[in-house]
Amino acid sequence: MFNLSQGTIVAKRTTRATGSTSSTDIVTIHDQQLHRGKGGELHQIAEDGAELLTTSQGGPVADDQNSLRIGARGPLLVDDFHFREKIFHFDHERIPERVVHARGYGAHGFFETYEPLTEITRADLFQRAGEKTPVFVRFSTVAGNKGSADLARDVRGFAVKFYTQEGNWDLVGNNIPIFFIQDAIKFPDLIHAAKQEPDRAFPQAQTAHDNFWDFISLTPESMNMVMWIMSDRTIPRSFRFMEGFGVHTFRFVNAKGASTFVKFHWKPKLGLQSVAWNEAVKINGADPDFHRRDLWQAIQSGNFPEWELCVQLFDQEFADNFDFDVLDPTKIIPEEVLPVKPIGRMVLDRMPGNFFAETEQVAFMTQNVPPGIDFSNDPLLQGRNFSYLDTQLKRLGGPNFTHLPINAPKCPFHNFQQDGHMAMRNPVGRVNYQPNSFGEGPRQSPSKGYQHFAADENGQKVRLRPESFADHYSQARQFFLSQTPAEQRHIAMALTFELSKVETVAIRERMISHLLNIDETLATTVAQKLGIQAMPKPADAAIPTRQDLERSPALSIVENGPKRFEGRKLGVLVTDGVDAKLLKKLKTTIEKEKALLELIAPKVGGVTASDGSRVEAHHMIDGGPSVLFDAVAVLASPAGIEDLEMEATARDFVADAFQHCKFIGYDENAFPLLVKAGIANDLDEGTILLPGDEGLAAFVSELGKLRVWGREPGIKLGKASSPET
Ligand code: HDE
Repeated sequence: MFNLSQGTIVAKRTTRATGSTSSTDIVTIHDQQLHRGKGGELHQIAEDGAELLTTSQGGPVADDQNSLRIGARGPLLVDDFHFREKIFHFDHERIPERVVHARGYGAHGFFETYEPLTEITRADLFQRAGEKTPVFVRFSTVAGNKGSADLARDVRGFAVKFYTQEGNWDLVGNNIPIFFIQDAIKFPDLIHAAKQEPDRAFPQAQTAHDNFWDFISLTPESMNMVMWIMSDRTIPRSFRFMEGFGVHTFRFVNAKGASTFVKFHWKPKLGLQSVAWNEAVKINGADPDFHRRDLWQAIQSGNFPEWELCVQLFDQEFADNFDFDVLDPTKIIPEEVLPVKPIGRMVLDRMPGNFFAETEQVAFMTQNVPPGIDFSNDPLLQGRNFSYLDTQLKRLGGPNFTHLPINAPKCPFHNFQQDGHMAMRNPVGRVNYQPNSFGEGPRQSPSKGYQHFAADENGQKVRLRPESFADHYSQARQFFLSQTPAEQRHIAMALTFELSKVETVAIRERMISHLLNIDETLATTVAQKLGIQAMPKPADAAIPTRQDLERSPALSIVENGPKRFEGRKLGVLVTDGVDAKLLKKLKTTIEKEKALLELIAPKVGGVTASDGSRVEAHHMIDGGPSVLFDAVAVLASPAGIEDLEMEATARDFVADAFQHCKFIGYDENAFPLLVKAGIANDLDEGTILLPGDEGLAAFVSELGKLRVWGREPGIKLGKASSPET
């Protein structure tokens, strides 16, 4: 018979092997020796000096490998409280995922105020230059479930919790400055239509299906948002290279009670960048956690991402004279019309110690505003102010979710709220009400407390949409015309792709009829690519599309790129015998740009360079496709390249990089791989021969342009240039 007790002891030693304890970690409390862990927490001590495993009740555990049973092969026993507790807890590990924005990733950091804004807001965090306020940020996609891939075409959530000295301020925004709908009552319909269809439960994390486009094509107010979501904004290269927006018009309120309207913008220090759609699809396969890994790697390596918080400030007179209603969340105020003013910067410098405790349990609520920040009457914002509290009760299971450290304010706070599920803080003493004559407990303060802006409101109780919200096409057209030709092409390609997945022809045609009100060339391009036989009539428009709105270059990603390679990644495919000097020089030059260089080799163990030195690789070729990098290089020896030519993944490495309009550096030995990849006849300003100081310098300085979009019109996926030529 198998010796159970021996098996148990061996397993115990193995699992505890890493828990070695030095005598300095031992403290004695009440005659009991305890071990102090890394975080300062105390543990009981096992025989071998390691931390002792206990139940959640603190009871020491003798055997964590075998459940309690009668005889060696007999039934298990209900007496086994350790087993029951362990499985019970495991069974309850999940909380409901967010209905929207389920997939997300968070980080800690700080916000630093540039100059006091005392004149326009009494918000405490904006009173002193250089003041640092701790923040927690959660980025997310909207439609996909928790386990969906990062590069889904989707709006990104950009939610920031500021732990201010006068309570938490949650700026729960997106990476797009407008929204699909004008009234919160349509939100459940929009989300039902966007998420997987209810009978088949697919497609997941995609809007490319009938239900979504059916709803959208029946909702003209979404047309401006359609332009944004079909643009490359919805396939960002990294959270670090995205803008963020508060979307709604808010109010700043100063100490005298005067209000200024404000729109919030986050601008990434490293500039904007997105990927190509074909690339996004492949990234999802190669690394579904691409955005998570990017943020994790950047912060862990000390390259802290940074954004500036900017504001557009305006008064009632501006609002009355502006082309559109400032309460309509489907409209922007172009930066060229009302400039954005930087008021501070946010730096993310620490990843959570535990994903669940912080990123999963963080509860953002639009109604969390400190004194000095107030709401406008944007009907979407007002609806959100109801929704977010409600949702936290469901997700976190009770009213005490503010007791969780990630949600608790970092300033002192006191009230008489008590009891309920999982109450960790109850008022102490006799008095738990107000007013009381015992002189105990916290009191309200009219001068220090939150004063709502005393807006004049009157009117009939009605259900309606204001006339001033009725222009659905003019800003959609303005957005489209503000894009560079490459970006306009991407919008047309995205619309074609999405609508090609829609089975119902009438829905496709309905969308074309809306596009006709936005831009005729766009509409006809998409219609032709879809093979629509007869062009439909333009959709009935409540207000005809304005032709006079100026282009807004601030809306283009390409025009707001970084112009430098900082924070980006070069992937270098190498073989045995790679020119050691060239590789070293390339690495030094890239690192000078504050960018990363990663090596891809036939084996992850690495290669032996020309000088006999061993160079470790970050990826083997199958695991390091070029879609994971912003630019690539191929450095090889004549013998090494022969092997690579035979590798489909190596050929894809080069062909994909070319197709995705990336810069490709190569040395002469690598040329045969370019031939095999079918790009040798199409070399252009983005394919650069490296050796020689000039080649290397030219390559690295070109990298700041990020992509050679001019190459794109010549690329027809599937076009083969003869490998032999
Ligand atoms: Fe949200 N939204 N939302 N939303 N939203 C949620 O709250 C809701 C809207 C946004 O990282 C939920 O805690 C309604 C606009 C972000 O935890 C829920 C309406 C914008 C996040 C909810 C909107 C957002 C959420 C789901 C229509 C951009 C993720 C889980 C009126 C300005 C926050 C949760 C995080 C999350 C409701 C529209 C941004 C259900 C009713 C517009 C970034 O309460």
